[in-house]
Amino acid sequence: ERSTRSFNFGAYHAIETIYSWMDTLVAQHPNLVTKQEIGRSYENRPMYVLKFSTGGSKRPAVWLDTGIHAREWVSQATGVWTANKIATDYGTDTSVTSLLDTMDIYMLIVANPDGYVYTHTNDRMWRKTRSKISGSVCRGVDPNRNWDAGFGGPGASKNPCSESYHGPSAHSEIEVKNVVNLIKSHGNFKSFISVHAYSQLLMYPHGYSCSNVPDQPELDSVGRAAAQKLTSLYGTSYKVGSICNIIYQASGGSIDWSYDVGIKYSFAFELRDTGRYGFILPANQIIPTASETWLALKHIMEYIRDHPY
Ligand code: PAY
Ligand code: ZN
Repeated sequence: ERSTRSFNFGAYHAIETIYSWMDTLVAQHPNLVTKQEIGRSYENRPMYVLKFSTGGSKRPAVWLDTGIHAREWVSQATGVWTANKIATDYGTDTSVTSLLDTMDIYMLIVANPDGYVYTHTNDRMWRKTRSKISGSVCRGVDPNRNWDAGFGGPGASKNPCSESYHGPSAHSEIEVKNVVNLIKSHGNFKSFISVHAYSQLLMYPHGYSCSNVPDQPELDSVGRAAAQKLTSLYGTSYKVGSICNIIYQASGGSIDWSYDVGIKYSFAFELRDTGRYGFILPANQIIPTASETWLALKHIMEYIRDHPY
């Protein structure tokens, strides 16, 4: 697929197709989009971040990652659609244009490249990374239990064969470490949004504890307004709340880490559906899912633009 005009946003794609589409997007929007390798995966695949910026240096920034769990394919597919949407709306849509006049957006579309490849080649239901664990026959760490936030606490497993294995130590997974390094060295992220599937939820911290975070009232109201926008398109219903309160207690999660390092507007989405198809969401739901999600994302970003801190 060389041209983004002929790229099928309504299909699931192999990593090579997504990576070559990124080059096309950059080529078509050279003054807005750049591609940056933030490091390599365990199996030495490049990890690419798309940066949307109209200038300045280290402007307040929004982080958006998709596909940290390999099998949640609508997440990566939504990332691709969203990146294209941002690039094509800039300069025509007043909201996206004004956002990018003051803020940068960073998107990591394939956050777990080794796992994503493995879901194509071996096991469609693979969730974790593919790292080797010394002393175990099982491979892979849950990259959403590996962050330095309540690491190893309730809602994570110490068993390397578990789907929610937290790993030998916080940030043991190079895929996690690469993101941590970028966020820390940049130093001006105001929002961190991680996109999963499925369950139709919009969540904020914490996962490791069910106590309210200090910003709970604000995060809850922003989340509710964002979910309302999402629902307005096709009526898809969403629940809003903290991870611990609306799904389950889970420690070592990415948005708990981002919140605890000071990135106030930390959110996690669980996209469609509520379990009928689950991870195997039919491809004809990709564009509707991405389109409705975009309304929520845009609301969050507009709110951040209007509430600097
Ligand atoms: O998104 O951080 C979050 C909440 C916790 C998720 C997790 O890491 O366990 C929730 C699950 C996920 O998206 O990974 C939900 C899905 C349906 C699952 O695998 O159970
Ligand atoms: Zn997930």
